[in-house]
Amino acid sequence: MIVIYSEEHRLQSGRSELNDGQLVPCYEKPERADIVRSRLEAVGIGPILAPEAHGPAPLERVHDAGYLGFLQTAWTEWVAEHGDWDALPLNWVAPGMHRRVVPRSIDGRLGYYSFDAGTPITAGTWRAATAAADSALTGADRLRAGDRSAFALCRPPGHHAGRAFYGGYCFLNNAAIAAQSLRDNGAARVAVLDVDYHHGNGTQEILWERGDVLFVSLHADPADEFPYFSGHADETGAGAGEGFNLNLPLPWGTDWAAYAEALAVAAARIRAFAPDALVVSLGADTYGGDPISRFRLLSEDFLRMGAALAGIGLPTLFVMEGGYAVADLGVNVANVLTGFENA
Ligand code: SP5
Ligand code: ZN
Repeated sequence: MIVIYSEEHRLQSGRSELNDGQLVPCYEKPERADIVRSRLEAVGIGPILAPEAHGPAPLERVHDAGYLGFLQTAWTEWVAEHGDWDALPLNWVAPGMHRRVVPRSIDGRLGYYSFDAGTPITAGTWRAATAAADSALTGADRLRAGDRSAFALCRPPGHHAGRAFYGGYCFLNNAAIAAQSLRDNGAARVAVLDVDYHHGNGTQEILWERGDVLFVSLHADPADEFPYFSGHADETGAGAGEGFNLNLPLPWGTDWAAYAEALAVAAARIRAFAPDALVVSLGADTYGGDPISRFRLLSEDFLRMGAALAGIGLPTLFVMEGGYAVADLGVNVANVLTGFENA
């Protein structure tokens, strides 16, 4: 399986995120991609190739032009105002307030285009995020060229980023960008399956009214877990997208037995949709050892997950999302890919 990886991921290296009332070191850090890459090399998954630049057009197919412009200049504007320190938002809109006027202030626009204080914008954020999107797009190109599978080792991740917002360590929605690219290059239908521990609220928002791109997500119940305001079972899509969004929220403490049952439901829905390709938003934060998550998957369960994903029987692009137990992240991600390849 070809792996697409860019060294530019290092350019996203935030100092801190707001967590449990404190500024703590970012969980989403460069070591994550490094350990995945070295484990793939150790077990012989590859070759590992650099992404090809795809330019702005595929990003504009998914994201709002004003948002993309904001992301490109946010760091420069922030430094001019506050100096050389990570940019974090402090204010958001609440019901009864207005977002009709985009703020002139950089602080106002950070809040306007985000939904959390865990996602610092740094000097290299735009370059790292575009390299990750290019990795996903290059992976989509591989499927189009006939590969059975590919792995885009994206960092920063993408599934929390919406058409016009960032958050949850995500800026550009790599999975949605890849799915749209597959559609734009001949696929009639594409499914996105999100197995990250957190609901892929950004992907859901982007695909909400789409009947041609199915979104299915297994995640911790948003009643208990980030992102809190998205991911309930009754969110099924709207307009042409009604019935093409399937959320399978699961309780804290979910182990492989319960997870596998939900994964079988997801797989059946995807097969019924009969897509031309599958994009898997692959987070390994369902692991029992994850420091910010509360599922209980074991490292060997990720082999089973890979086999179950292979059973769907579609050309499959894996796109890296979350997973913060860094020491075990390489093994867990490689296990999914190995389980898929050996199925
Ligand atoms: C891509 C991805 O997995 N994004 C996840 C973003 C989660 N951000 C909120 C984390 C809050 C964790 N708080 C619990 C810490 C344990 N005390
Ligand atoms: Zn996650």
